[in-house]
Amino acid sequence: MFFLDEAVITVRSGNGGSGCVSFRREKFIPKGGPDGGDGGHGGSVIARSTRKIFTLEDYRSKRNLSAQNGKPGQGKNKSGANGADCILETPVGTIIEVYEPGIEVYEPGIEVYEPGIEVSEPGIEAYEPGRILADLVLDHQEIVLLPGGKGGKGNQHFATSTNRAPRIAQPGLPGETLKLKLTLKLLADVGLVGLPNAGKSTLLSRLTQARPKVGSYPFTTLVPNLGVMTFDDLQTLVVADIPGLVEGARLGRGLGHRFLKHIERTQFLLHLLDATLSSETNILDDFLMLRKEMSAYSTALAHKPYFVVINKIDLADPKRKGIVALRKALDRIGTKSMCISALTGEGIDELVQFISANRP
Ligand SMILES: Nc1nc2c(ncn2[C@@H]2O[C@H](COP(=O)(O)OP(=O)(O)OP(=O)(O)O)[C@@H](O)[C@H]2O)c(=O)[nH]1
Ligand SMILES: [Mg+2]
Repeated sequence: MFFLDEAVITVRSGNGGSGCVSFRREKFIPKGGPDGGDGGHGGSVIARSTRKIFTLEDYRSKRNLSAQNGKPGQGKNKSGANGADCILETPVGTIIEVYEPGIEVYEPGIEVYEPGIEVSEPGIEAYEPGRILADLVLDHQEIVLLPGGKGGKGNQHFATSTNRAPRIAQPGLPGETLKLKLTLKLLADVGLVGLPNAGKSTLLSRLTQARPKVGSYPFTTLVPNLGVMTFDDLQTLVVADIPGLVEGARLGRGLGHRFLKHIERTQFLLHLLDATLSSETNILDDFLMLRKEMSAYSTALAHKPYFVVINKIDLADPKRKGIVALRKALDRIGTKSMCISALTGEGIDELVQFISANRP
């Protein structure tokens, strides 16, 4: 599976259609009044979140997207059609920020303004680089990222007592272009972290219906997996399993680093430790290393509540010196730990109860 969680795209909103200069032509009325219709509004660029997609993969090929221009107004007071909006469908959890501010696309020959008519243009300061325009955390959320240009008014609006046959109409306002950066940060309630091969994916498949790939070698998981836990009261929690973390992850080593952003928005983390891996003395080192990598990555992760799960207890003696020492050290800092076997299911009921009791 390919998993794209960042994309930079260029979008453009539609120009407003121009207002029309036209006069009524009827039998026996040689000089009718003005009847030029208004131009249609340009289409806007709109972000819409959906649970139907889980990655930003669509935007690998769609790098330039435009809304349609509004149609010009016509005689007989007919307004031009509005341009179709450009809808950016994004997975839930997508943050959209300005990458490069907009350039107005004035078409040659279009002059924005007629005396006496208020023209409101979108504030350019809204489009400073880095500014977050949308953080789509719910299904079906819609946010206008870039409004289309307003349609111009037809000459019917400009008749005055002194000028009953105005030959002026308003041009439509131009659309704008904008470079956007889309970043997907998965929205999960619980994050599973640990060294490669610790058993994260095995645990995910124990806790949820998800069936991620499990392998007896490190770096089996290459992209995040999500699963849904359902409790007795039918409430649900989303659990995220990310690729294993290695020492130096904060320096870009391994794969885990690239995916840490996906657990930044979880309610709490389960640190998975492999009871078989560490030598007698120090399973604690693995844990401290993981903590260090996560804290170095972001303060959000450094401060996130966490619990320690010692896995593969079917192959290790829970009374082993290293394990006992680790649990004592964790106790001292008030951190709960438990021993499980994701493979045999030992300790899983207790873990589920524990997660249930700590639900947000
Ligand atoms: N004996 C035993 N083996 C386990 C247990 N949990 C996982 N394993 C095995 O450990 C290996 C790694 O399991 P995974 O679930 O793929 O580990 P992971 O943490 O997801 O690994 P990465 O995706 O590489 O980060 C597999 O061979 C599993 O069968 C356990 O509780 N006991
Ligand atoms: Mg895995």
